[in-house]
Amino acid sequence: MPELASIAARLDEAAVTARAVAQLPEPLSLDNAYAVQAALLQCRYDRGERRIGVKMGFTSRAKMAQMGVDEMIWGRLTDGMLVEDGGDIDIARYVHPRAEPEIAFLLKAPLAGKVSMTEAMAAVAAVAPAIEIIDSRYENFRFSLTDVVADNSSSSGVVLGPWCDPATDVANLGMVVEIDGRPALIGSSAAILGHPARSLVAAARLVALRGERLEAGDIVLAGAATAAEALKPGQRLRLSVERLGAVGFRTR
Ligand code: OOG
Ligand code: MG
Repeated sequence: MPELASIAARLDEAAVTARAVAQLPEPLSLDNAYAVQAALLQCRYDRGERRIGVKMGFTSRAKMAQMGVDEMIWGRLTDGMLVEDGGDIDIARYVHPRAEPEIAFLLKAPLAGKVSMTEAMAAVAAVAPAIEIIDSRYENFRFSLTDVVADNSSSSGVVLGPWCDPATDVANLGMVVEIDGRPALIGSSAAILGHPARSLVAAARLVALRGERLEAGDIVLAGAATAAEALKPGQRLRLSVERLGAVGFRTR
């Protein structure tokens, strides 16, 4: 549909120019929202970016409550979103970025459709602490469920920490984000659907609904364990996850 392509083009331009756009005037169906997301990603692929995996959204109560949305969503990650561990980001390149503490899975085998937690974890090559940088392209970071799906679920940046043994029990790990040395976000990986592996199970199911699958080599972000925190220039962020280690970046 030409209208869906023009929504995607508008959201892509908002991301590229770091200028917010109004929420969509007409509510999209969920099917059309994911179609816009696919078209939006095509704009990135056309610029030479490469798909590296997917991110899950609204897998914790804290996130659902913060954004007023109560259904899980997913988005696509590209290599253009990767921020080096210990690196820095220029706040001016984003509209109104926020950071959130996550767990990342690296897959060694494809997953799609209905899989058990055991099957999902058997496909995992490694787990890592990760900070997701989300940035809604909508004004005031306000959106409906379908608006945010169309906007690639606010995907913007990913900072990956050290990859750890996939046998590490990630069910209930303490997670703390320090900003400039002070604890700012405190939670547990159990906040992610009771166990982050459930998010991987959900990701396999949800991508299959759109005719896709999780591939070997994919990174899957399980979703934030706490609410997200707005970023300002000149900050130092560090996420420590019990047993998995730490990851961080600076803003300028
Ligand atoms: C949507 C993305 C949600 C998460 O981890 O729950 C998300 C948003 O809050 O803008 O990434
Ligand atoms: Mg997230």
